[in-house]
Amino acid sequence: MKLRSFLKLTLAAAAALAFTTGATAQTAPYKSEYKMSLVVGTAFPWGKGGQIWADLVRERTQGRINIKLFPGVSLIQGDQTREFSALRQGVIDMAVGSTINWSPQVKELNLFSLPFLMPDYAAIDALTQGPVGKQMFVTLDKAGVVPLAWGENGYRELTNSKRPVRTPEDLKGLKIRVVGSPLFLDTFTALGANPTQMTWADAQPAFASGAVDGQENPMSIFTAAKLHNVGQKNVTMWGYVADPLVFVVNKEIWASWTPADQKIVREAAIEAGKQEIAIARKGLDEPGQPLLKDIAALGVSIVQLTPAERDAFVKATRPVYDKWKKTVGVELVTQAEKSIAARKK
Ligand code: X2X
Repeated sequence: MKLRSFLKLTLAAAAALAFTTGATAQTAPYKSEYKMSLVVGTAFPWGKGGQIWADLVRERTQGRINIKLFPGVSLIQGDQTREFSALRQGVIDMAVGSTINWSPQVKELNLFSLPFLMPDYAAIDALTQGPVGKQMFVTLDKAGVVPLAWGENGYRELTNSKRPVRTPEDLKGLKIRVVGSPLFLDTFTALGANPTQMTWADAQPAFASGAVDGQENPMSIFTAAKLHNVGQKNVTMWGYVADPLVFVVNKEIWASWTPADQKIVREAAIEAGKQEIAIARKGLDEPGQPLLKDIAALGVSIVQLTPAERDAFVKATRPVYDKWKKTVGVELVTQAEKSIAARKK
C-alpha cells in the first residue's frame, strides 16, 4: 500500500472510531430485520424462491440474519421498475428481482428480452451459467448491488381475451399490457399490437374490466394469478423471451455482515435459486408439458405454433432485435449468441 493511501485509511479509521462508541469502526451493527422485495408472493415459484432463501439464511445464521418478505414490491408502492434504484439507495435491503424490472437502470439486462434470442431452457442456462452470466454480475456490481445467484420467472407466453393468436396479423389492434423496458413497446408495436405499459398491480384489474385485452407472462404466473378468471382464455405458446431472476443484496448491508455470514447468504441464494428454477419449470420442461393440460382443463385454448408460424413472429420482430442489440451492447449480445449456439441440448 502506498504511504499516502495508508495515511488516508488510518485517518479515516481514527475519525470513524472517534464517532463510534463501542461498535467496531468497519462493521455496522446487524439490523433486527432485513427487507426482501419481490413482485409476487409465495403462491408463485418466484415468491417460493425468496422464502427458501430467507429460511436457509435464518436457520444457518441462527437468526442473526432475519429476513422478511415484501411481495407486491410494497416497499416502493408497487412501482416495480423503481426496485433497482430503491435497492441501490437502501430503501430495500435485498431482493429477488426480474431482469425486466431492472432493465431501465441496467441496459444490459435487456439482453434477456431480445425477442426470440433463447429458443429453449438450455439456452437460458447457457447464458446465466456461462460467460454472459459472469459479465452480467460484474455489470450489476458496478451498477451498485451485490449479485449472488440466478433464478427464473420463465418463458413469457402471450395471452388475450379476444381470439386465438397464430400469426402477427391476429395480434393487430389488440391492447397488450407490457411492463418495464421500452423494448417491449417496440416488440409489440412491430407486431401490430397496441402495447400499454403498466405495473403488475394495475394490470390485473385492467384485465378484469377489459381495459386491456392481453398480456405476456410465464404460465406459472398465469395459473397462480388465475388469469383465466379475468378473461385471459387464449394462450399462444411462443416462448419469445424469458426473464431470469437475480438474488441480490444492497452493498452497505452486505458490507455490514461478517465474511462467514456473507458466505452463508451467498450459498443459500445459490441453493434457493436452483430450487426455484426447478419449481418454475415444473410441468413445462418435461414431455407432454402437463401444466398445459391443467390450464386447458380450465377452459383455456392453447395455441402451439408450428415452426413456420413461429418464424413469422421472429421475422416481424427482427428489426427490434437488431436495434436493441446496439443498446444492450453488440459484444455482449454476440457472446450470448455464441453461447447459445454452443449449448448442450
Ligand atoms: O409484471 C410482470 O409481468 C412480472 C410479474 O412478470 C414481472 O415483474 C416482470
